[in-house]
Amino acid sequence: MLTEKDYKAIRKELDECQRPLFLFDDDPDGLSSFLLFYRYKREGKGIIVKTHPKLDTSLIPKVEEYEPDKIFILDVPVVEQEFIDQCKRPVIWVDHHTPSQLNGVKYFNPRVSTPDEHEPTSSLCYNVVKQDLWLAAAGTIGDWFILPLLDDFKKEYPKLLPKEYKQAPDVLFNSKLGTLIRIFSFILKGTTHDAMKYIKVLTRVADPMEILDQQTAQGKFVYKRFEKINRKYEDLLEAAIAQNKKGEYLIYTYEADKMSFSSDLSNELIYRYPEKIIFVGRKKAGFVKGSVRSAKKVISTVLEKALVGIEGYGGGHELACGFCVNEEDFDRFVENFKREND
Ligand SMILES: [Mn+2]
Repeated sequence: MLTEKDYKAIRKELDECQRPLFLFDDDPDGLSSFLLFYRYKREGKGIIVKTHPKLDTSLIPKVEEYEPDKIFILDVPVVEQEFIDQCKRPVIWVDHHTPSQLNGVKYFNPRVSTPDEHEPTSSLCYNVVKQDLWLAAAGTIGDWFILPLLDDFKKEYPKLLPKEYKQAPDVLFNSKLGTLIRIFSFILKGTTHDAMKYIKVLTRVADPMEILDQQTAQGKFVYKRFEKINRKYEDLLEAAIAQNKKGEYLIYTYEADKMSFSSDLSNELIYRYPEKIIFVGRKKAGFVKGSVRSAKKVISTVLEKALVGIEGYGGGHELACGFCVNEEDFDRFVENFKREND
């Protein structure tokens, strides 16, 4: 875990800079982490790291262009040593993924001292700045964690949570906080340029109701963008649900040139159909890239075996994996999976 001393040290780093650059992961936890720090500091610039999961030297030109006096890396799982070396500025990295050991970076990760603790980055950032609890609530549930801070959030915004909830999906798919998280997830889609336009406006939002009830011009602007992307999502979800037949599997592929919805779709489908194994794949440039989900059966080892003899790769967690296979191999890949799973 991180200690009060760690939080103070990070706050001091924030206080003692004029032109910080924040590089953050492109999911609701990463976005919330950035918003928490930026709204505290009221200075600097944010950049989404779209090269998930790795931050490499391809972002160096953007660093040079902005000329920051300090760099904060938030919620990015992997950073190349080469990137740190070429930054030539103090780098502070706050994260909760598998710990790394790099030179020349001030590293704050609760798993270094407590390997089983995965407290999301937005919760760590909230402990540093102690303001905008709603952003920490969005970021942590967005990473599928229910933390005690949610009880405080509930006192402040009782209407944004379901009456009862046991697990993160109960909040994600059945509450206004869940909608807010989806808004965060969807405005990150598309080009970095587009996403940053909406994120800039988000930094001026002080209360979630501004967005959810479209109470201010800023909130309305963000919500309109969400609605536009959400229409595409709802169409795909409906088409995926139409594929639901008897049997253990729900398999859905779609074509979309600019935005991927595979992980959003597979998460919602496994919540709706917990007895199934879900395959969602997006066809693009001769490949099918997508997600596999299961609520009970371990699929990571099955996936590994199913990829033998297939052009492609895949992997992930026990119940949630990603894959990318040649489009011609997709059917055979699914058949392999079914065979290995029997
Ligand atoms: Mn995270």
